[in-house]
Amino acid sequence: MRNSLDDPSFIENISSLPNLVTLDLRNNYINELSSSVNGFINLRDLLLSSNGLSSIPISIGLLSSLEVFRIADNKISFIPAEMGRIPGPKVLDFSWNRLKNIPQEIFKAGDLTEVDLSGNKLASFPEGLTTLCKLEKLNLSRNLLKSIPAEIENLKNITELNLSHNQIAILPVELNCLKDLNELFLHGNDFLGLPKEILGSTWQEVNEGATASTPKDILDYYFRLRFERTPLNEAKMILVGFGAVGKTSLVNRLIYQNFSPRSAKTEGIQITQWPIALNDAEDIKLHVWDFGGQEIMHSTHQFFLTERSLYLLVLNGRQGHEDADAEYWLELIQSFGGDSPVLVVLNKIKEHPFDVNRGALQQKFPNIREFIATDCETGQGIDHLLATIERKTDALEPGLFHSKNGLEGI
Ligand SMILES: Nc1nc2c(ncn2[C@@H]2O[C@H](COP(=O)(O)OP(=O)(O)OP(=O)(O)O)[C@@H](O)[C@H]2O)c(=O)[nH]1
Ligand SMILES: [Mg+2]
Repeated sequence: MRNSLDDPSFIENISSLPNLVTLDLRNNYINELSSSVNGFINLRDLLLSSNGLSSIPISIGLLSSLEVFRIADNKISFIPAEMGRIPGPKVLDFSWNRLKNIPQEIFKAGDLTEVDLSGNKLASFPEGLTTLCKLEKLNLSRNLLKSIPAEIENLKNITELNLSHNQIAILPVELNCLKDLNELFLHGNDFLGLPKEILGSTWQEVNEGATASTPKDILDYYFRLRFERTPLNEAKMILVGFGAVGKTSLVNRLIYQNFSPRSAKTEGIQITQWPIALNDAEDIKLHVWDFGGQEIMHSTHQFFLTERSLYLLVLNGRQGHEDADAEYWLELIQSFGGDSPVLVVLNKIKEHPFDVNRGALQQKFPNIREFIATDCETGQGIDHLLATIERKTDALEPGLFHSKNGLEGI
């Protein structure tokens, strides 16, 4: 409810209350803040949102105990650099004002955990923000940002990042380094080309109880799009199969020549770059996509099963279910992966020897190039698998590369 306080001398009248800890003047008609505000030396929370303020007095820098400062929904177009003198602010909320830039001095205090600059006119990412290593929540939505600096990786503690409704055209790979990030909002940045299904619930919906998309899913999808537009000497290999069949163990065996008897289950998607040196052609970089078996059953992940990729379908012995398992995955690959080549890997062959009906599967799914029995523990079949992957890549396997100077399809 809006009150009707509009008298600037009000502050002067109460500034004889030096022990005041919280001053809540939200929802009034105050359009000027008296410089006597510095009288509140013990003030921790200063809440001025939804008034008619167009400036902040310099004396605010003398509020040495201030931790929470909210001045959302006013007419502020300038923040005095003197605010940087406040030693330990934790929350700064300047949302819904008229700011075009922010003095970097105000980010000097390293204790900030929450900064809200949404709904302003910022055309570039505020300098100094990326030094805030304790920051947990950052809202920059509804500004005019075009890019995000690589230094965003310094925000090691960030859990919530709202960049919705800007004009961001490119994202830095360093976003992948923000391991604590739970919520990432990128809606309304049309140049990024991210579909609604991937972006998931909006910030508002999440604040009303909806579940947010996992940032890793959003970023994996975005970087996949970027890779798809990229070089000719790069290709993608995708491992699919149920949980615990040994997908991650195969990646570790193939790329790092090691095996762990207790490999942890994969959460989401793990992407590894695998440079392969080939004899007859230029070196190839394989982007290896290893899915958590549980996750890929999840429909949004099926977007990641792209065409023009080499598929490794990994199976293990499941007492008579092997053919049905193979068909389940081959059908999924067929519907998302088009005519991409498939290698069927029969893993853990030493522990649980098994086979599938190779002839029938091959007839039904002509994209199967080979069946290879492997064991990551003993190393059985690994050299054969490696040689086959290299051969398929080297031979410019039809459908694997985007276009190789017209050689595609040889
Ligand atoms: N004996 C033996 N154990 C294996 C082999 N491959 C994997 N394992 C073991 O099986 C377990 C599961 O292996 P992972 O490689 O994590 O399986 P995954 O398919 O990546 O599983 P998700 O990530 O959950 O989908 C681990 O304990 C591995 O050590 C194998 O060829 N032989
Ligand atoms: Mg795994």
